[in-house]
Amino acid sequence: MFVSRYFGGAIAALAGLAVAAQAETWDMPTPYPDATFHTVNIHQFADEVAAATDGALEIKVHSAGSLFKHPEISKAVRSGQVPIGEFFLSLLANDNPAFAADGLPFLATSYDDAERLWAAQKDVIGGLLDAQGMMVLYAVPWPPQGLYTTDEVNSVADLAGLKFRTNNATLEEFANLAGAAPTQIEVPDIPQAFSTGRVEAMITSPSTGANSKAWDFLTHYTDIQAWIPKNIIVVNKRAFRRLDDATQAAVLEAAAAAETRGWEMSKAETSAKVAILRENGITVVEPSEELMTGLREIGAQMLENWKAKAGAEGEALLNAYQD
Ligand code: PCA
Repeated sequence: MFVSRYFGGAIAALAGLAVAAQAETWDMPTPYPDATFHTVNIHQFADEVAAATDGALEIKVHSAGSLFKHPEISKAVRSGQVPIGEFFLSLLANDNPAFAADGLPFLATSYDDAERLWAAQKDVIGGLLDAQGMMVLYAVPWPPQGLYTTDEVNSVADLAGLKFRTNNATLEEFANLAGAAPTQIEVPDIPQAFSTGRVEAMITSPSTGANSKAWDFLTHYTDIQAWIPKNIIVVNKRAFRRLDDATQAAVLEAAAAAETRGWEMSKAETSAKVAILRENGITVVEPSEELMTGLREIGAQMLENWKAKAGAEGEALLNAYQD
């Protein structure tokens, strides 16, 4: 009696320990605020992983650059400081021009184009990240990028001299070619940067415009649909390998579902957020021919510059995209 009670207790205690030792929490830094559809999607991904693994893997989302600042997130995953993270794919353009392809104006402007571009980029980018100790889980696009200003813009000349908010080196190049003055500002800092006069124009999605309450500091949205950039979610390979097979499978399955869901969310965002801009008093304008011609010229120039940097690998990527 005594013996069996003793062993029963010990076994129960050991079982408890085994569960405690197995359960793991992954901190996940992300750059954008909680209301952003990308972040909403990531929370659902985390919930699905927790459900599929019976809580053995909990992913704790740290949004809006609260754990690592946006430019640090890829490095934090690379070094293993965190096992998983999200960032704006084209931020890695300095590592390789392939990362910047989805930030090139007018290369891919519809969701179908964006899907083909991602298919063409995927292997190159997967290989580059693999060499840095990371593995791609999934990527989701932002809605097509439009122009926010405090005045009507009828030509590229109207952008000259404007203090222009940018989010990567490619957009900085665009601003310079347009004769504007670029300043890099992260999304959570947009309202303050405009209200304090550091910037006075930007190109971003209807999502980021509406979530930043663009109507508090801007008046016009010109629907130029210039490119469809993506966020990417990556894991540290060593951290991933430490998971048992069933948990790895659960992560990959939830990631595939998040990618499909994210693309649908992005498409739905486009009209929903343009409507919100309108409801709040932003004048939504179709771009003039003159403006589009000027912007396309800048895009063509940027594509040439990109090709010169991207070499044979870039050419292969473009060929795969244009096939
Ligand atoms: N929002 C993010 C990335 C692209 C977008 O639509 C930003 O403005 O930085």
